[in-house]
Amino acid sequence: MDAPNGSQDTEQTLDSQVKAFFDSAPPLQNMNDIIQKLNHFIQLNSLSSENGIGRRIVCVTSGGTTAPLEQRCVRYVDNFSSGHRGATSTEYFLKAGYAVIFLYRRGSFQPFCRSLPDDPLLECFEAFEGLNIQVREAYSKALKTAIVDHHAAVASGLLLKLPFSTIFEYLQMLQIISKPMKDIGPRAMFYLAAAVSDFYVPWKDMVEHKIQSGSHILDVKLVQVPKMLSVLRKDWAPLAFCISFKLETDSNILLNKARGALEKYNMHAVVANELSTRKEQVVVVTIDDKITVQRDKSKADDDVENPLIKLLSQRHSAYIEDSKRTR
Ligand code: PAZ
Repeated sequence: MDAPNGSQDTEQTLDSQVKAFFDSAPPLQNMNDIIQKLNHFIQLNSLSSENGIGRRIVCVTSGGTTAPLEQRCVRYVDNFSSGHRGATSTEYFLKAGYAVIFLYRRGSFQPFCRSLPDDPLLECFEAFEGLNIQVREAYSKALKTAIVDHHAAVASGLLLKLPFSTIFEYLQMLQIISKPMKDIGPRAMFYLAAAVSDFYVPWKDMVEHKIQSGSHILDVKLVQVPKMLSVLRKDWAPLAFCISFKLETDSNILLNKARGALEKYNMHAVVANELSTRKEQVVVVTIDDKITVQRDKSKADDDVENPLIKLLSQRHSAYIEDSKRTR
């Protein structure tokens, strides 16, 4: 028998890594509830539309995943991400007419809360004569806008928020979301802004109880998280428009790394950003373009996500049109 060629070999390795990851992951607590909410959300947004073919739906991922070190987790390895990118992008996607599945890290930034202080509950309100609680004048407008806009998006079925903490929850939820998204073909978009763990401790190799601090060296073996972007593109939702992000701290390697990810995972675009300038500028890398997108500095409250989502929404429309022609 011939030896398998390199790419078949790699695929088999990836498939077995993916299987091992999901087989060992602790099952999601509320899986049936999530599936029910998702199916309802996608059905609702597939009926209603301006053009009769259903609304475009984007899954925005946001915040960092944790990789637990203990099953009854006290300590974990975290990934940097405040969730600002995902939350702000969600608002602009809603403005652009999308329905948004917001898959976010518990406790990270939320859509419509940008103008509020860090601790809104304690800072936006003041107490008079003991029990009479009122909104502080300075936050009155921002708070009202946040509550009204958030309520309108959720109540009209345009925003579905699903929280995660661990890499196990995140990848299981992404897979669950992909299933109904696959059925809507090119109308679906994945906008993967979450910072996802590269390494994790498989559940079966993890100690159950809190690691004791007896020795000077913490000896924990982390293994690579399977490259799920390939699986998402190839199997989970092959017709969806897929945008991933690349974060680097060294601007000299950023664009090459983004280009590498574009090709390796067959993304439609990779948004390249550098840690210190990520709120000012990003570069959208596609197969034939590198487009620099900047925040409009002449407007105090403009965000880089404003022109970014406009650009991606246009590209997505062109992709949908293209898919109709080639069908
Ligand atoms: O969440 P945030 O606004 O603080 O930062 C956003 C970001 C830098 C995490 C995001 O733009 C990004 O690049 N995500 C992918 C990170 C990665 O390369 O894995």
